[in-house]
Amino acid sequence: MEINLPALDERVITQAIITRYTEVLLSLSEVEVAVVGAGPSGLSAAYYLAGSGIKTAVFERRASVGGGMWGGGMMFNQIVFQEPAREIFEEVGIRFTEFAPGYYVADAVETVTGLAYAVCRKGAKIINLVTVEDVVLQNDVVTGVVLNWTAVEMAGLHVDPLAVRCRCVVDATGHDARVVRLLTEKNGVTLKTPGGRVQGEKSLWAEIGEKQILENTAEVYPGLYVTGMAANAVAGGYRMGPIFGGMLLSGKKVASLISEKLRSSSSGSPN
Ligand code: 48F
Repeated sequence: MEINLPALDERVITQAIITRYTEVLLSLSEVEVAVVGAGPSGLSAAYYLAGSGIKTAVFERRASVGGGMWGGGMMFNQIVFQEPAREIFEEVGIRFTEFAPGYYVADAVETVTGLAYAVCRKGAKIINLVTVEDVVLQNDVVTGVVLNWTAVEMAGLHVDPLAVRCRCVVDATGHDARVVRLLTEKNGVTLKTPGGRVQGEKSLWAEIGEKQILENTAEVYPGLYVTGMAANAVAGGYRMGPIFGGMLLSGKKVASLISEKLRSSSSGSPN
């Protein structure tokens, strides 16, 4: 087989990258929802938010999306989930098998790539290699996120960040609950959750951890929501170990809470 490659101009390649990237970033200077972290809960949240027609951006500090999903459990790259999460896999089109009654298992690489592709196709934008290093806080409401290149953070460079305005921020940063910690540590504010501060996660208890993750998925401060492991870290819930149904369902729940809030605020009813 003979393939004839056309002549190439390096300048055009450079121009295409810079022009298109800048267009995308400019379009995200104001969004309805900024999701921080592209692990299972953040990707699921973005999938359902964008699916409801909500302008959504996901900011991920690493080069790769997927968070803790790639490694399955202890690098055995299989994703286990339970019954209520099955419909998410079916909807997104990720293949799985039933291992035992009520326990399902899917390939981790297919799960991450399938979910990330579905998020993009729903219309959410994922920006990787940027770290959310702060929030915008105005009149006791979180109204945006503050971004810098992850490389700037890693190199310890003194470079000021940029801010993105939004109506809601979702902390999907996992065990660290980074965004909520930033808010409370910098501003000394009290959260709506019991204790008013980040409690830190408890040890492993899969069943209770999974239940708590859904209960703890909530707005924890005006404009700031938590999903995934961040929700249990904030409320002091158990970790659940290598089961991912709760993460995906938590993303779905936070999307539904935010959709309701945005709908009620645009219709003028109190929230
Ligand atoms: O850790 P992560 O996968 O969080 P999750 O969605 O899921 C937890 C599970 O993976 C697993 C578990 C269940 O079995 O307990 O650990 O709650 O994904 C969090 C993502 O957030 C990114 C981080 O790189 C990862 O991809 N992240 C963390 N801090 C920041 C961030 C930040 N400041 N700015 C941007 N992204």
